[in-house]
Amino acid sequence: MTDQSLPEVIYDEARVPAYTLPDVLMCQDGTRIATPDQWRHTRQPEIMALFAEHVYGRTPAGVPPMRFEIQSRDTAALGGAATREQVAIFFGDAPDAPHADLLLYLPNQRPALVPVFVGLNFSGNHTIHADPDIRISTQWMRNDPSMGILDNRATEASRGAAASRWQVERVLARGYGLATIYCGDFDPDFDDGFENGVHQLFNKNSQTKRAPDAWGTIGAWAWGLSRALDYFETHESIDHARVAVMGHSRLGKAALWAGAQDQRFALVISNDSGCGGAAISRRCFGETVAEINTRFPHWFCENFKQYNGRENDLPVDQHMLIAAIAPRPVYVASAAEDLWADPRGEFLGAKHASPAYQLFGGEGLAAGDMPGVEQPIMSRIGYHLRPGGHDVTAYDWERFLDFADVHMRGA
Ligand code: GTR
Repeated sequence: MTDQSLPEVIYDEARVPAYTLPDVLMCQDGTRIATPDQWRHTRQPEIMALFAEHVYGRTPAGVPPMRFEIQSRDTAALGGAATREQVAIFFGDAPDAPHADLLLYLPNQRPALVPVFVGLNFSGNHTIHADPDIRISTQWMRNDPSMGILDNRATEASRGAAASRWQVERVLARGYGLATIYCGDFDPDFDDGFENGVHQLFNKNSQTKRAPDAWGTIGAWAWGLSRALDYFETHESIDHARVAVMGHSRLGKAALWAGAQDQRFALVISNDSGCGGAAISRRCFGETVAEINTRFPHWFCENFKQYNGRENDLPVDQHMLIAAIAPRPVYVASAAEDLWADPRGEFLGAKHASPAYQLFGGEGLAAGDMPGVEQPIMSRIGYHLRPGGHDVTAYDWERFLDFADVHMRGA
């Protein structure tokens, strides 16, 4: 997992270096933030600009003209429990314009408007459930024979291969819709010079050299999550004011960045998002900035590479990304054996975002110390640690649903 040219990975709490986190409520010019108004108008935008410039790259302004094409609609899916829609979202008018395939399940027993979870998937919509009517993605994807991905393409064997990570029936039974898009529809997960995916929509007149603050792949994924929300706004059965964005791992980083940038997301969930997600970078525990930039040079902006081995010089740390979501509810999930993602660092990212939430009169993360396994915290910043490794499990989903019940449905 690690690069030989990089320093040894720290998995021992005693070896975490001493660090000081940037103060969430202190502006770059030394002004102290004391009111929700100052937060909204001054500090939150400043934090967002810092993340854009130094970490994820700037998301280009404007959205190309979009067209939504309903490709299938089945009101008797999953044995009659659900309505399944497959919708192609086209960007721009060019004949070769990129498009993204959205898969949506809505529970058939539902109120007029139903809240929805949306998340990107790693290997195609057809992997989230064995439902034979989900179209198999024909896009490039990372090889994974265990998932039925061969020669960078999905095969029939990949149907339902990620079903345990999505818990479709449980989400529906608890009264939520579920939508997903393959992340590679927005940008394939390899270092390709940003020639493809949605970057090309904005590259038309650009120079060959990439600007140091140009967006990377995580930026494109986050942008894509907002486009799903654009679709929900047109949907007669979706409560677009109650959309939860969820992501695991690299897609959890994208979910946080999407949730921070797009205030229309009512609730944000990070699952095992680790470095560049919920975990504090300055801890250098597990995956570091140098590790992630070396192995995934396309995920973040070029500027982020200046901080390889220099985490203390970052003008931000990841608690500020979570704070940027305030006052909307945000949930951070960790797995005890997922040390590469630094569970304690993820907890601290959530905890140290609290001052922003407290400005709004809330409690932030209602925990002094890191809780033990299976002791979920359901305050406005929520958190849990579950036993086991890097994954999304039934336990994780039940807690996301509990959290959504509390914060989106007033349970
Ligand atoms: C790892 C990467 C992590 C995380 C993970 C995943 O290889 O180092 O940052 O994103 O992949 O996405 O599963």
